[in-house]
Amino acid sequence: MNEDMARIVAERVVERGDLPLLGQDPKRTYRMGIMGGTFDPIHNGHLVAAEQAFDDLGLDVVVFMPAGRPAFKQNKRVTAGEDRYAMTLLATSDNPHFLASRFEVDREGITYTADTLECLASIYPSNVELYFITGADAIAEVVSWRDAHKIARIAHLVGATRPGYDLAHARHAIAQSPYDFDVTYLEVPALAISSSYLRERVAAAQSLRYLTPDTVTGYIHKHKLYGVLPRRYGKTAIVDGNDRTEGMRRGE
Ligand code: DND
Repeated sequence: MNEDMARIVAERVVERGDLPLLGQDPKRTYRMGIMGGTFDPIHNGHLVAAEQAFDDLGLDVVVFMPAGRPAFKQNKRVTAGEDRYAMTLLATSDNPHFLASRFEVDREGITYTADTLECLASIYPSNVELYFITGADAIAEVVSWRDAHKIARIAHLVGATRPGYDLAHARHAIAQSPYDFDVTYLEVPALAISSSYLRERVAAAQSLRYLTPDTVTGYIHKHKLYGVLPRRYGKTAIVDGNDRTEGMRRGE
């Protein structure tokens, strides 16, 4: 291990907050996955896609980065960055190679992916490769994101396939782009889950079990996000002849 290099990287990482320590050994290459998202809320589709990328691409770590003020959602209501970050932290906390970062949440102004990647590239030495993980449907759009040429230059793209998505669209968009994107497509288990589906379920008092970690569901209830209905404790109801609590009856 090169001690000077280790010290320089460590200083930069500490300065930037909660980023992983990578790149200390100049004799090897490191692969850092970046899972960017609004995560409003984070769900098992995000987690499975990141885990699949970690395994298939031999990544060293996956950093989940909730967007601060998402570039493309200026006219939409988005839950506070602090809440989205907290849910991301809870969802990733039991996986040793997942990490939640405040890197974008703490940044002023609109968060563009190209800026994030450029910043990361300036923090880490050249033996750290950046892999930006995204849904395959988003791959078709990356070509028109702000400063797309920088994204193509700095990072590899990882497109996780989603149920019912035809890769031809993404492949065509990449082929037509004037920039040289390096894209790897991954087959992830069919998880037809979306954040909007979870929000709808919360508002309709339906269970989120097996769609997102229970810690995230707990946070949503505790902080009354997405129009959650207040829980009623202590009331009993008769279900199939057995005493059950109201909460259990609703499958919470
Ligand atoms: P989303 O709002 O789509 O995230 O944002 C994805 C990322 O793109 C964020 O980091 C944005 O900052 C960035 N972006 C978008 C547009 C423009 C620009 C940047 C720009 O710089 O100009 P979601 O929370 O909805 O989802 C996060 C990721 O997970 C997405 O890539 C989505 O496609 C993917 N995903 C799934 N993947 C597999 N199975 C599922 C999924 N559901 C969502 N079920």
